[in-house]
Amino acid sequence: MTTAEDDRAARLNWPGVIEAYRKYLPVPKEAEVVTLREGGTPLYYASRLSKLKGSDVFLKFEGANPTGSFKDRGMTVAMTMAKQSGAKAVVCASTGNTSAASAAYAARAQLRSIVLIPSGYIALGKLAQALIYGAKVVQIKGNFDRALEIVRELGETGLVTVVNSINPYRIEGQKTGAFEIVDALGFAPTHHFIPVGNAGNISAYWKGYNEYFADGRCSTLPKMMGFQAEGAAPIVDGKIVHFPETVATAIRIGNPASWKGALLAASESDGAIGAVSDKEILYAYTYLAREESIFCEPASAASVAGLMKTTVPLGATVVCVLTGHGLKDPDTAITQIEVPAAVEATLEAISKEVGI
Ligand code: AN7
Repeated sequence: MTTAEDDRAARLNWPGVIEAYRKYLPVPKEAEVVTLREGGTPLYYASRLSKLKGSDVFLKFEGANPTGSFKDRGMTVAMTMAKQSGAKAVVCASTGNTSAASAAYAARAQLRSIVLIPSGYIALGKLAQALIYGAKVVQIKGNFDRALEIVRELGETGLVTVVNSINPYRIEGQKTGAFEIVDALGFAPTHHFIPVGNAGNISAYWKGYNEYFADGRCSTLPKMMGFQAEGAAPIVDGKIVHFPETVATAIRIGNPASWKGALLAASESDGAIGAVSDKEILYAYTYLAREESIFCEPASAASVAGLMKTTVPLGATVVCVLTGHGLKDPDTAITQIEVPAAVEATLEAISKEVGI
């Protein structure tokens, strides 16, 4: 995409990230692309947040992907390569979104998908997705970190292909988020805020920005600002968290696979990895819905919660990635706000209830 006309054509008929960014991806020409036309997600200007921070704040809404999270970007590449290599089955450990994406893309590729999830700690929408797309869902009596250990062992048997972000093709796909941001702004932001769980995505974005920089597509690089949940902040604490806890179940991870990648992104970019409390996450979560009309899931709001407590220079250009859709986790939404009791079905009762 080099001209405005090409950009327009791409927007009108977005082909998915492999076709859009083929030049930057290790997908062979002859490979049959497994895609649900992921990516091409909106970058919203957040007017109220911008005013609050005295800078230009943009929100990259990854909830607009086909399965409702950023995982689709990585899964299209991982599944295309798995299919290409003749794999028959894929496996992942997941706090929910990876399982939904794996199940959907495996269905498209007609591969068997096996997902290991921590019993009782996965948002309802994600469980529904994994089930309905036809994955073999195994709820384990253990957390995500344990599930990933087992998945690594399953991968070593050579019988299944691991589609967690330890699969480098996942990172390749996810770096396209950075490309889209630069394409939309025409330059790189000064600050990039992002939630951190297993730390694949922050590593992927940093890779993406660097590749665009090397290719002359942008002349600066952003500071990478990653945020973990306080009760699941191993990178901030500098040690494995054996019993991670947070309302943001997507990032309830105590031993991130891409720990080093996250540290590298933060240090090379002169950024930081910080922590936000559940209270701060939920404040940002509700704020985003009410002030910016974006319903994201709690883990996603960690990026904005991080921005809210960080001083950025006046005039900065800030991008916060909102990694997943709010409908993934309806339970958290309705526990935040008191669900109203039923009233009599009369004009009088309803007028009284709404105060008009
Ligand atoms: C909404 O689905 O780890 O730091 O198994 O679902 O790249 O792990 C999800 C992670 C942020 C953190 N926001 O990204 C999984 C899983 C949402 C997420 C993250 C996740 P990484």
